[in-house]
Amino acid sequence: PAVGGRGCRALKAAVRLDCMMKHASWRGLLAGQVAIWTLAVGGLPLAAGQGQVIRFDRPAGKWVEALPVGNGRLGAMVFGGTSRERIQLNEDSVWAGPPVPVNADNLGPKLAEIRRLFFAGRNAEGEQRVAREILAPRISPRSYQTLGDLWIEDLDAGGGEAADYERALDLQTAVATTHFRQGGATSRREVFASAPDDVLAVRVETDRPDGLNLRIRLDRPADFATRAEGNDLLIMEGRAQHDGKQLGVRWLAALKAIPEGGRVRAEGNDLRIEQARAVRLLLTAATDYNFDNPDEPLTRDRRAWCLDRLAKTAGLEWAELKARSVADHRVLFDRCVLDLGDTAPELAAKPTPARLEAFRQGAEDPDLIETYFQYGRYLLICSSRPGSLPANLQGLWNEHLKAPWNSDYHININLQMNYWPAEVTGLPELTEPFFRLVQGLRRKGGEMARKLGCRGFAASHTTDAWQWAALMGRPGYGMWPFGAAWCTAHAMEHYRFTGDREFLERVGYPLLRESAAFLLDWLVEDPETGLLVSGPTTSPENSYRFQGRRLHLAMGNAMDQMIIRENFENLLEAAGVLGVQEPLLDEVRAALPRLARPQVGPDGRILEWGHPYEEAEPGHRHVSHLYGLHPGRLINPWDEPDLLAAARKVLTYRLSHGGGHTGWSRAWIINFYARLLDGDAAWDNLRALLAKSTLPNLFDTHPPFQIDGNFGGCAGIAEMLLQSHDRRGTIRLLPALPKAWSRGEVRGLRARGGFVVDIRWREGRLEGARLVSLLGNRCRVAWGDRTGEWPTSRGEIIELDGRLRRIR
Ligand code: FUC
Repeated sequence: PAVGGRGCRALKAAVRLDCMMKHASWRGLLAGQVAIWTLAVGGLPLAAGQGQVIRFDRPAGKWVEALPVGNGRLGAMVFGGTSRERIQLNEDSVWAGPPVPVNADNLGPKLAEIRRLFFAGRNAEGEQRVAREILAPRISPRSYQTLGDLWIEDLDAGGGEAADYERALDLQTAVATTHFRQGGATSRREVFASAPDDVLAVRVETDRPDGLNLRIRLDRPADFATRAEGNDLLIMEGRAQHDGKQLGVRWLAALKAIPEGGRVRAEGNDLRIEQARAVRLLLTAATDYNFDNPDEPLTRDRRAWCLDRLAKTAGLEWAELKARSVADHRVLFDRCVLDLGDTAPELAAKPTPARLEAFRQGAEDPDLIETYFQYGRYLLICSSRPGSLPANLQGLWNEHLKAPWNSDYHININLQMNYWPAEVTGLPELTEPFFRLVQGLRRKGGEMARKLGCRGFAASHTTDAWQWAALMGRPGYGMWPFGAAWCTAHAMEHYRFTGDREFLERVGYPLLRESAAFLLDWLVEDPETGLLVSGPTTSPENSYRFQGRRLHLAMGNAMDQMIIRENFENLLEAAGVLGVQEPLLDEVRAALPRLARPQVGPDGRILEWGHPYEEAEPGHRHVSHLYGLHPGRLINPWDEPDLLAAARKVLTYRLSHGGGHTGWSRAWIINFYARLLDGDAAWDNLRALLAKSTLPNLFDTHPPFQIDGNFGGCAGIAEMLLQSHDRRGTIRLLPALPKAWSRGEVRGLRARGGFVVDIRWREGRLEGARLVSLLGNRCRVAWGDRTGEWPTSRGEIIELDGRLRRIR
């Protein structure tokens, strides 16, 4: 597999330029930005990195050893079996269906009574009434499901041992390869999911004199029928469901086999390939899922749609199909490069699981960290493209009919974390599915808000493809109408990074506004302090001890208060940018100074709940009361330092009680320490993420597999190298550089204000930086105590030396 080397630079630059030209009209890229990208990274030599391949020396024995490919919508896990290959398939809209939870009408008066109970200190009674009177019953299961499996059986394999086996995923090309010798012949397979051609493409090749003798099969654990059509086509179709209930999405997958030499024929419900030198298998799928309104399924002819797609790609030579896919992927992937130094050659030559094991034992492996970083970007490119559904709890990859947590969209941390790396690592357009989902939540989230007696829209701790918003299940997770409000913060951040005013006007402002409308009505005056508080809510999903009981709900929880303040401030900022004036903004201005602020408890920690309750689980995986430190900015060392020390204490306390035990929780902690400017603590937690919460194929594990930690870990690495969240938008170079990363280089990170940033360092000291201004904003840069500030014009390059002096 291709490993980037210095010799490849010219080629890489040429490919990139070529991609830029082909994709100059890419949705989501700002006008003129494409050319500037070329300036920003195209003109520079890329750092050599061996950190871009995940490698195995044997077939996958289990699913978490298989290698993921995806084009946003279609995904596959490649096992690399020798005589029998399994390629597990996904299509992102294969969901078992409604019904979804719905709240009862007219909850406002009940809520008011319950609030009075909490204000009177009758928390247990209040919580019971929430469970009985407010929350809708949970309806389960209603899961994202596997599309099925593609099996490729070698009928001539003869069971002999395979030699020279290698299986690899090249993150830069997004091609998974399997290579081995068996019975004197060499076999080679390539698998990729092409975004431009919207097919999953597989090619099997042999140098065996009498060619390939294969059986090709499509199946699924349940609820499907497969038939062969003509000589070369398999059609598999069905409806996602659970035991004839939760009837959901209707789906159809089509596979076309194209032998090179030899022939293909149908045999029962399978295809047979005979005497072929190679065979290409093209697979696509269509469903009746309607992202714009899941309650009204699409009526398109799924078979015709798939056959049309296959007809369009069947004529392409393999090399061309692959080149188109690779070029498209690299437009995104090559935007950012990380080099943390070289791994010892003996270690670098080992398969990924062995390297992971060595890392666990304390080995230094900078390439592995680079791979982990780039894998986060890779997985986002593969699971979230404009037009696809958002990356779910497993991204796109799921072999179950009933997945853990239904592989849904948890919005009390998990979905948000999936998108943390998007802006800062140069993948802003991949947020489109996220925002489309949040926009979709306005329908049912508006109905829910009305039932609570509020304007605007809100959503609870989780949702799924059916875009429901109900408060449901148990108080400990379900009583939390802040999921959507948190998501609206991403809209403001997207604007800060990209300057995309059209987005802010069309998507961002309406989301912020409708969320603010809800929050204004949701807030209630605390009779004791006269301040505005949220509640009763859970502080996701922790509990406290109260009069001998374990309770979850309280008033004025720190996270709610911080999300509200942030939403209000964001709305005012957005209104300022767009020149909007409307009465709702006056309400927000009036409410802001009355909002209760997070408090510090007697032991110096930020209080999680409005009162100093004792946590029932002091090492809890959520660290919700640090929302303002990360992803928010309400606690930061420069212009909001008040709670900084109290935030650090929260972390130390959590960690000393076993915190960070799930992958995503550990990933969040990396980001927290980066924001506390503590590079060494961030690095300790990054090490722990790889050592304790990473599976053989580098998927994150909760356990079980859950992808958020991959994304949170990737974002955390970026956060250690670059931050730009203070109120002046200062671009801080290497704010949390650990001692362990004494030298390195990163290119193509993005800062708020629209800057592409390259940084080089040696012996822990800045050696130079290069910033490209995409939007022509003022450029304020800091490294340690030094700062510099320059006006810029669009496309201007600012080159700095190690003392932040401008050298160009
Ligand atoms: C949140 C977490 C759980 C899990 C679930 C999918 O609710 O508390 O740990 O990650 O999402």
